[in-house]
Amino acid sequence: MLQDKDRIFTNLYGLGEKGLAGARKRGDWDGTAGIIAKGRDWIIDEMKKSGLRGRGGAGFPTGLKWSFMPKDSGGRPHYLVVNADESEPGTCKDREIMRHDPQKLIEGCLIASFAMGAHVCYIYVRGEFIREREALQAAVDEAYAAGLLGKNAAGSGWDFDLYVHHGAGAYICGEETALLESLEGKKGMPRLKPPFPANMGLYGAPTTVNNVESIAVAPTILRRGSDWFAGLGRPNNTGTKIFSISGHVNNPCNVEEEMGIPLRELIEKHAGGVRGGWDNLLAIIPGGSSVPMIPKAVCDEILMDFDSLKAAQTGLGTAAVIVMDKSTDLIKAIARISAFYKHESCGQCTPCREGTGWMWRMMERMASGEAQVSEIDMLLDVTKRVEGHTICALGDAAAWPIQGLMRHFRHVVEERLTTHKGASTQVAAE
Ligand code: L3W
Ligand code: SF4
Repeated sequence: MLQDKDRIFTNLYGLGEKGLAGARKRGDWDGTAGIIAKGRDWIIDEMKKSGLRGRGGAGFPTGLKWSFMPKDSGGRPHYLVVNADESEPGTCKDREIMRHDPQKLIEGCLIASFAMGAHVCYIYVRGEFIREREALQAAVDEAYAAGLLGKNAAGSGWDFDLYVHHGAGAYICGEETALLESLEGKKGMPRLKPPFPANMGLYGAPTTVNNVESIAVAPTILRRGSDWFAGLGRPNNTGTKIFSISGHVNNPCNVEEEMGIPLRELIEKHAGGVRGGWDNLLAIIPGGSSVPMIPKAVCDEILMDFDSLKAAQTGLGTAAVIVMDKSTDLIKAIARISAFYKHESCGQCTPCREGTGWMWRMMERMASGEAQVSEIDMLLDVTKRVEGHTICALGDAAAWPIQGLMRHFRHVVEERLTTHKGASTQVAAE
């Protein structure tokens, strides 16, 4: 369990002194110019050594990503773009950083931008996050007034401007290239990769897109040292992580914990346990709606990190832990997730545009008991034709929850289809 001395987000619940003054007392902006004075190579090297892996879902090594930015771009500007389009169902951690610990993010933007040669950064905030955008903008205004942003930001000698951009409320704009399209004023539709944003990103210029949490932890890593961060968690899964715990627990919450904490400990120590006790647990989605669920037997022992969850054929994703007790209609729950992906597909590639609709309709037939047992394999076949055959990961994200359901609870689906209750449980795809 994480000790208080190792906590990065010391104001996650907004209980401390507000504003820049409060943030400074908690250690933000302490020696920022000194960190920058150590130079780009030192910063990127420290980030690599810390082992930090991206906190937005993919877990790509952050220092390595920063190192992809070209050293010489022939006069093209460089950009840092922060992905604050937090929309993955179950995920609500970046929201809390923007509300209560925004100076960590702002300081991180300056340091990361310097390390990548960017004088401009955009923070793209989810459309529905109105209060969060307001809180973040107020914090940015305060930082400008204090000389922490703008010309010679924080006395570092680096000129740096930070803009908060408000999205219009589309899940797909959390995909990094759709986000860039949207930022450029176009429809939020993912681009083919490669080229990756590091070579051709915003306005065709070298760009790095990072999640809010990835950027917000950077100043603390650089102040306390990569060894400290790398000493937390497990090899290849280092540091701390904010987990969003929701569903059938007694105390849904966001909590910062050490990577690799056992799932059961996470839920019992921080979320007051499963409603009705651990034995009442049916299944958990451990990393936001995109990753496959795992049954209780797996939950009993699993560690919450990238590699452990991957080995269990699921993923850490955004570390949004959705707990489902024995009262849950798992088939209906996955049908609801299918409705979400159908609704959020941008529609530009056929397997996703058509497949999400197919998967949703078939899941509805499964939930209502109207489908034939033979359709289970047909549905799995559809998921395989979508997975890996689309421009962005939304197609995979639509396929994986269904695969997880059938991997662990096929018998439940078969039982429903053989008893054929016939009652319609249709979930509207809004
Ligand atoms: C340069 C290369 N850059 C990879 C960069 C790439 C990106 C990062 C990871 O999806 C996942 C998705 C969701 N040269 C590079 C390179 N990069 N190779 O590394 O890339 P990738 O493609 O592995 O992932 P992604 O497209 O960023 C993210 C999953 O996260 N997810 C979360 C969704 C929602 C949220 C939210 O609401 N906040 O994150 C949950 O599982 O399904 O699989 O930057 O450019 N050779
Ligand atoms: Fe759009 Fe879906 Fe294709 Fe992604 S996979 S680009 S969301 S149609």
